[in-house]
Amino acid sequence: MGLNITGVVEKVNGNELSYSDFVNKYLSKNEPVVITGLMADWRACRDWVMDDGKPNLQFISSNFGNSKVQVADCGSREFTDQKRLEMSVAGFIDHWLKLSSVEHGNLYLKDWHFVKEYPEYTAYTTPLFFRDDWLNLYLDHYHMHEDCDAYQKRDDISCSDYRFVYMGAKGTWTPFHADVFRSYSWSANVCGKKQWYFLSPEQRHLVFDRNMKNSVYDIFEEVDDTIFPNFKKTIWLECTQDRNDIIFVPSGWYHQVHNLEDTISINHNWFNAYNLSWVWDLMLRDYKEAREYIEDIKDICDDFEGLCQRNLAANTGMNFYDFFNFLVRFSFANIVQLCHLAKSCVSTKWHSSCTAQHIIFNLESAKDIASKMKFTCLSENHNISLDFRSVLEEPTFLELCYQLERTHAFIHDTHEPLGDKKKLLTHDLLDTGHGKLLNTVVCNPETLLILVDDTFQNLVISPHRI
Ligand SMILES: O=C(O)CCC(=O)C(=O)O
Repeated sequence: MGLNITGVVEKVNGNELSYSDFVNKYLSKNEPVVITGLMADWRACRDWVMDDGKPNLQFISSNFGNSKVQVADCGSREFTDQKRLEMSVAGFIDHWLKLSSVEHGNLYLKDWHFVKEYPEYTAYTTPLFFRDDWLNLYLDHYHMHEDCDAYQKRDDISCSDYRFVYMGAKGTWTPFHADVFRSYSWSANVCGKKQWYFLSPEQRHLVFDRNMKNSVYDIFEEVDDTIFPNFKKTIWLECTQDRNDIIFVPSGWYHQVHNLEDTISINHNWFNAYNLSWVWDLMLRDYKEAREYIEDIKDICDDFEGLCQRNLAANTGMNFYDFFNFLVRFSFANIVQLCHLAKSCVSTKWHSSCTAQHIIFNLESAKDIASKMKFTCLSENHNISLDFRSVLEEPTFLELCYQLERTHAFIHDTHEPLGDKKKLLTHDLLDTGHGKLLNTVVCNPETLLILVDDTFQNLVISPHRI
């Protein structure tokens, strides 16, 4: 039985879409969209594509051939994903070039951390709509598991960022899944064509087995009705993504993707204030699962909670502590910027500017997550201690603040921050009389909540008016 496809994903011209329209229609509603017209000046679209529209494999092999990459064998399944091999880009391209024109490829290069590896070669610029990316901004400055030696190696290799290049011959494909952390993703076709099949998150329960443990792997294979009894009830959206189209994949939407032609795409995963709760909800679900899995050794385990958190980090990519550290640093950075805005604007209505509203919304969402986190082991843990004043002394943190400020300036089309970042950012807290915020030591979700509330109070903002 075929899929019940009831609609196609909307397509809009990115040059006629404002940032606030994108937020209101797609980001905050968590709806997919295809955006055109934003890739015209990308270097990747010149260097990586031949005149006939096919990938310029020779160029890629001679310039980036030594990179070691992950290649999926689309013909073999390993657990919930395709079997992965490690090879050089040159080796992968040699294999591709040996395919005859009628053969379909089986090897698919995925998750190539191209930007991290070639920071000087500006293959593309992230479109405005996807700039409010807390995940990659954070990972440019911090490790997700900085205090955890066991995962450091894994981090360096696979979690350095979530900015990828994908390359695959016609016929290669990606199995049915929802994205890591339940992040958003965007995917831009430098050349080639992809077919996407989307399932909304409300239908998630229909693609799992009776125990809600395993989901369907390939929506086009014969799905066994006795294992997945509800799959036949699913309804789908589809989308053909052409060259130069960028697709926005919202949080928690399941999808399967097929390369209809030889294709190169650029793909980022990201989250921000609009989908942070999706990330937290997934982590909580994964935590419960990790706990349940080892429940029987609870009584003989010295540090059962620690083990659950280690397993959570290994399976999900971060644990409660990583996520909380991230949340606190991001909150600090937003507070710093809010104080800076309060200082630099003469108007008493400074907090109604787009940038101020954006920061306030960010802090509201951090508060919202912190209040959910209150009911976890984090409340009792005494190892977390982020002292606002000391964090402000860290050069990495100041760089994070600076990049956050640049991001907001870009999105809201205001001037970029100038001058001595450290002086601008740190001293504004003192100059505006908010120095006492700096005495805060965040050691659990409650203290983060108090800090954000104090910030709103001190800056005479009633969050409910926003
Ligand atoms: O392009 C693909 O093959 C998969 C991309 C994907 O799954 C995503 O962007 O989330």
